Amino acid sequence: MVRVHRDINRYDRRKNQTVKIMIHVHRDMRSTNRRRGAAPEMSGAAHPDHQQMKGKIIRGIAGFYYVLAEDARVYECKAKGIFRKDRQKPLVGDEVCLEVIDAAEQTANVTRLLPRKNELIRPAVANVDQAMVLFALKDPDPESAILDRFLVMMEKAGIPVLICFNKKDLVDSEAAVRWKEIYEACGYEVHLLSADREDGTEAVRQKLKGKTTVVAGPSGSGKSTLTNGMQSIVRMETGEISRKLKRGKNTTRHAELIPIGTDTFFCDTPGFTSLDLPEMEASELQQYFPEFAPYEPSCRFTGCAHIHEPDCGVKAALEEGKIPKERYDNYCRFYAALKEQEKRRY
Ligand SMILES: Nc1nc2c(ncn2[C@@H]2O[C@H](COP(=O)(O)OP(=O)(O)O)[C@@H](O)[C@H]2O)c(=O)[nH]1
Ligand SMILES: [Mg+2]
Ligand SMILES: [Zn+2]
Repeated sequence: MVRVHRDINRYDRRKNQTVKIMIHVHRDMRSTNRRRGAAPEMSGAAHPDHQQMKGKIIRGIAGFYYVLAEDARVYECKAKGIFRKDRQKPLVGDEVCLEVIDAAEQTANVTRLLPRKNELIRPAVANVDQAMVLFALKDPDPESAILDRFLVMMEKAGIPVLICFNKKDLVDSEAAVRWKEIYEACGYEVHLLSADREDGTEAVRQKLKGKTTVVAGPSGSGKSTLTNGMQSIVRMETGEISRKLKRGKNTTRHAELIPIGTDTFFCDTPGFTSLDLPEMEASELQQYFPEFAPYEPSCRFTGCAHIHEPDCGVKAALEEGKIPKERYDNYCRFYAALKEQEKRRY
């Protein structure tokens, strides 16, 4: 027995009209021995066109939205009227309702945006569960300023971050462990791995399951290698998806979701290394270094910037080795850059 979708008519009292709703029915395998994605065409009774479904926008190009629907197919969609109705522009990552126009052509209209959990500006993507930042331990060497800038961005956006250091086969284990300890001391979860050897990747895979994860990291750090390794396990499930997506070239560097399993998505972050600090007051920055928080109550001055002030709890913790020096130095650097921006503004 297999499960297929089927439309049934039901009277909607609020709308005062008959609407089609979709149900799942179990059918005998012998009558549904074609490809799984074609299920709606086999349900017999209802016409597959005009079918209502839920889905997730995984790509947007030139006014078209590509929606991975609950039947595991990708529909090319226009957003009809929802700009006006909801005053909202659909984003990659949005959960939507869609109405099929042509089942064979896999075209549909997005008819409704479901409420957003959150929304990132760069990359422009909605409903992000977490971020994963991937650095190589060597080739190229990690740059803590770039990593810390990314962490500040994610702290400001309220998105939890998983830190991965790749290519651990290229360095001795002390060097790898040192990076791990620095960021664990700041409260982050850190994984050491070798993506091309699939060493340490299983733990990462478990953390990604069922979530939408923004993936960031400098070029050459191993993002593609890691993504491909994850996808090979689930290629069966996502095979249907690719056909629609191959159409239309993504010339502008828009955000895009890569399905890597059931309800599991990666979002690539283009132009990662050129990310500036997010706009903020210099005084705000300290909130985004979570390792400072326990020591701030010991500062003599409220509003202490932890730089030149006397009797500073954060600087005391730094001297005792409780706050990593690399992090503190980047804090000072970022603080100075933000101050400089403020001066130019006023
Ligand atoms: N030694 C080593 N090389 C790796 C590892 N993972 C990826 N690479 C290599 O690093 C290079 C860059 O990887 P790629 O996945 O293209 O990086 P991306 O630019 O972040 O997508 C490729 O030549 C990979 O084969 C690893 O764990 N160890
Ligand atoms: Mg790549
Ligand atoms: Zn202080």
